Amino acid sequence: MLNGFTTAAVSAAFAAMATVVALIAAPQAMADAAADVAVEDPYVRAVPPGQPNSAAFMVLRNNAGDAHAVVGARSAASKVVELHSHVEERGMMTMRRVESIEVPALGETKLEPGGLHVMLIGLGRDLVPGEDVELTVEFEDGSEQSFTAPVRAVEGVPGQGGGHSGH
Ligand SMILES: [Cu+2]
Repeated sequence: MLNGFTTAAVSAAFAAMATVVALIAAPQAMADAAADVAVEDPYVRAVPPGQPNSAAFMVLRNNAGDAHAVVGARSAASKVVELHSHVEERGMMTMRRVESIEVPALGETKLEPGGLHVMLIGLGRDLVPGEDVELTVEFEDGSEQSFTAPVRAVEGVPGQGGGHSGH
């Protein structure tokens, strides 16, 4: 009786271990930052012809109990893609490159005009409303998420004047 119980318990333990091993062996199936964080309502600022730079905005929503961070981004639309924030300096809003953009556990981070944004530097083409831009964001654990952001006309925002190459 006791032996039977023990055998069953050992079998259950082995089954549990086998499950753990299977999960470890399939890292792509595990939740990673890219799976935890949803990119909502992405869009790219339309710019006049000849304007070299633009910016992408979005809401990063973290559905996990662990904080995540975007540590990089890339796009074929521009030569360089950087993560930026706006900071006030001597009464002027200026842009600063940031190493990462945190997304709190079960929270969201808004990238919006006048605040955090994905900076597109050295555009390879004009960005006309209605067109699409392919973007990829890279997370702290190396996972990535690619998405399509429509180009939109964005009204000027107080405090952002001069931030994006003087317009
Ligand atoms: Cu910027």
